[in-house]
Amino acid sequence: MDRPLKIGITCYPSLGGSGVVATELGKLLAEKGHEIHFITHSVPFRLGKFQRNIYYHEVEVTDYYVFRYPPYDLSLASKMHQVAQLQQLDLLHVHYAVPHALCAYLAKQMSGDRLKVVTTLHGTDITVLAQDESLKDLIRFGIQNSDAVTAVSGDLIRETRELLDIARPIELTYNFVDKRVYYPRDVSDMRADYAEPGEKILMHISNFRPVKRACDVVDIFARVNEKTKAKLLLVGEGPDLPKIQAKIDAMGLSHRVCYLGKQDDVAQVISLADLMLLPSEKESFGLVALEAMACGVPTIGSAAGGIPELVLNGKTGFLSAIGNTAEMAENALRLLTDEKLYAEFREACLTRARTEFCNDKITAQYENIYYKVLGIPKELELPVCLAP
Ligand code: GMT
Repeated sequence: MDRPLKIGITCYPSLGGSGVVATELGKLLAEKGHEIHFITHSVPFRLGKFQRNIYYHEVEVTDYYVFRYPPYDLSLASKMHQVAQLQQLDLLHVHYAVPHALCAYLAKQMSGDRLKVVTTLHGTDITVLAQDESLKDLIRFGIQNSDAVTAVSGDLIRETRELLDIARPIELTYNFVDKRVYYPRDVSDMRADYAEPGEKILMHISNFRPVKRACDVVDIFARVNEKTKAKLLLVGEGPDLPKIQAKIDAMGLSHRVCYLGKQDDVAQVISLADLMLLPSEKESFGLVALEAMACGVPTIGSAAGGIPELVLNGKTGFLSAIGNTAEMAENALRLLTDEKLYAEFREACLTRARTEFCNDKITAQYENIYYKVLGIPKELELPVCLAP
């Protein structure tokens, strides 16, 4: 390895795929010998057990009585600066543009130009927040003033350019899963707790915000269940969940649905499923579809945003127009009732996850970006991930 780096990582630590990806990346970089400093408002929820080379710095927000709104952004910028000085950080890698790219810019101004800033765009920081006129210029400024910018799909790069009229390079770095964690687990002893023999299990995992279209999940499930007995496992929590529960009750489907709430060992939970449902309105990547793919579970979903870059329609899942729940249910039934086709999809899922989205490949891509912004010339060879 070239010189080990000292990297500050900031993300939203308590929810969402961007926090998961940032935390997993930090853990993998630490394993490779880099020194990782998480600078976040609470311990990232996937950080797990104590690990060499990982440090955590809590952002404490000053809540003085004159402040109507405690200034999280300023506390974060100040903490970034302090950690950068004290630990002699080489760079800050911030996940999610708002406000993290701006805070990092401020910290860089305070610390000196030596400190580099890498910003990773994850989706709604652009597709939702950059549409807000009160934030648009600020987001553009944060992106323009980062030393490197990455985005999790080609579609997100396109949308960033369109919405913000930005021409600067944005590097495509797909999300990834750690192949040592995401693989088909043997859950045969648990399956009976959720489904009768012969019943299929459909699963949806999300933060149940309107953008996930969880109502469509229920529609798809109801149509599938009319033709073949099935169970629906809902994982996660969020604002739309009460509405979804009411809909499920009204349709007389409560006995077929299990609410698992927030779960940590996602690979274990996903391994219970026959299909993952992801009918989102917007999805710049769709990390849960990758997690499912790595566990050999095909996705039925919408062709929104970056999902088609991940889920190959007709090979590792089926994608339909947003809201076309009839077609999604038909596709689900096609897979659930044809064992040979299902086995082909499952194999294709495992191969694609391990070759295209494996942790070694994407981590090396990030390292290359770090060395480039720091002017350390050597390019790391990108590992070729092996098919199973
Ligand atoms: O969905 C969000 O608003 C949160 C955000 C997050 O922090 O997880 O999700 C985005 O980032 C994920 C990780 O890169 C992507 O897998 C999601 O597709 C993306 N969400 C949307 O684009 C809606």
